[in-house]
Amino acid sequence: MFFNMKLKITLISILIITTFYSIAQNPLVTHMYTADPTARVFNNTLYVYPSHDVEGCTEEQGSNGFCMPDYHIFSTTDLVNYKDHGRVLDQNEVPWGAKDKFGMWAPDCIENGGKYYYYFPGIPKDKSSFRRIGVGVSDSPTGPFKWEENYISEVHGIDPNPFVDDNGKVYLYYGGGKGTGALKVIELKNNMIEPKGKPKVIEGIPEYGYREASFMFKRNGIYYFTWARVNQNNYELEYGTSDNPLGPFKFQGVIMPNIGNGTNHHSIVNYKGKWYVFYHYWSISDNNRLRSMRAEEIEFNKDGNIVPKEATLRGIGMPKAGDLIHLDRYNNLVNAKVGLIKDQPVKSWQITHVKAYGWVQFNSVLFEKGKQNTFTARVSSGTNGGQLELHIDNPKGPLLAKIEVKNTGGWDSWKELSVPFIGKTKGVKDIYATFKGNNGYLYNIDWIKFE
Ligand code: FUB
Repeated sequence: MFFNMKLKITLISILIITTFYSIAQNPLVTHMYTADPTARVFNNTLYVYPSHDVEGCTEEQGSNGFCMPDYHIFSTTDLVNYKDHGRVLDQNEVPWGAKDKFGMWAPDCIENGGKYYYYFPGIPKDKSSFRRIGVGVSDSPTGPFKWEENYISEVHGIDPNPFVDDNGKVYLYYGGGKGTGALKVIELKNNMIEPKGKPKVIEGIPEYGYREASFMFKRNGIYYFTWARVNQNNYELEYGTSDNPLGPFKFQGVIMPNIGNGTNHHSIVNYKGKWYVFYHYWSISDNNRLRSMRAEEIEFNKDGNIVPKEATLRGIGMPKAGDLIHLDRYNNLVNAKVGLIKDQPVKSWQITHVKAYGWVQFNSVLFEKGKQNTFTARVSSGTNGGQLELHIDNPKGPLLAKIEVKNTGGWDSWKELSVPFIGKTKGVKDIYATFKGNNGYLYNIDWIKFE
């Protein structure tokens, strides 16, 4: 059993170290499980600091059913293509950590004075707590980090979230638990490591349910303290606001409604003028202990309140020339279904059971003048096929291209078919792939692209 687990983790690691994946929609990456994503912007690049779920822990390893050995860092400049920078910390490299415990829960990273500080929870070998919080320092957002020999004193808890205020004061939010006292904040010295005083319980937020995943951000002078709450298997993201980073906070409501019986854990970031919530869900695995990071754009009302946002498949980012568009991460789908593609090294989905008069809507594709004049689709068909038409703005909008799909030799036999554009378009467009043909199932679609 232990050997199997080690083998599985090693195989996953080899895959991770040797691959770079470009996945445009939700989830953001599919070559490994990623949870608890903290998104940060440094030097015009968006970095994501998630935790890492794996399979195979024994009963003595992991906690609460999670099996989490290490951390990876990801970056993107277009919110479509995510680069895996590889493993930044393994559980057995934590100087103060107990070995092989698989308890590396939600991390975070922040910049101060040109240095990058990576915070993570770990199980201490001195057994002083369920979790302590460690720190590493680096000159780069992707490390390597120099790990502190000991954990931060005074702090017992999970989900560290550092925050540097405009006046230079540094706070660490953290917590996890039920009722009063679940979520806390402590001021840190400017060295970002030593506490200045004692922890303070966050006040003013409803005490019901289990709460975790503290995340603080500031917008227009208002401090937004946000968290995840589980109540009778309902997990939702909530927030409160204050004019003081230490609170008390006025409860303002929901950021993302219940996603189901499993955790949610988020961060909120402004990138190139738009606001995004990064969070996780378990759509690849169907196992709420094997999660995958996702993101949605969010908006604020005029009064500064967050407009609640449901989790979607489409997610964020604007595919451009050459990017693979996975139509199974749609905005709307009519007369078709979504299924997993068989025998893939990395799990991915396809549009299946495609019938005539159906269509799939996918919003926000960037058409740049002179850069795209070919439409390519990866398709399969075990019947006589049909026509795959590409329309702009609505299912009956201007026709951009049309592919004639014939029998490809079976539903698992994939072909890339390309045709030149017969119409013209430019700018950011919502596209509609419409399905034409006779009775029965026409074809399956893996992805499309424009070049
Ligand atoms: O990923 C392990 C734990 O589950 C995190 O620390 C919590 O916030 C929850 O997402």
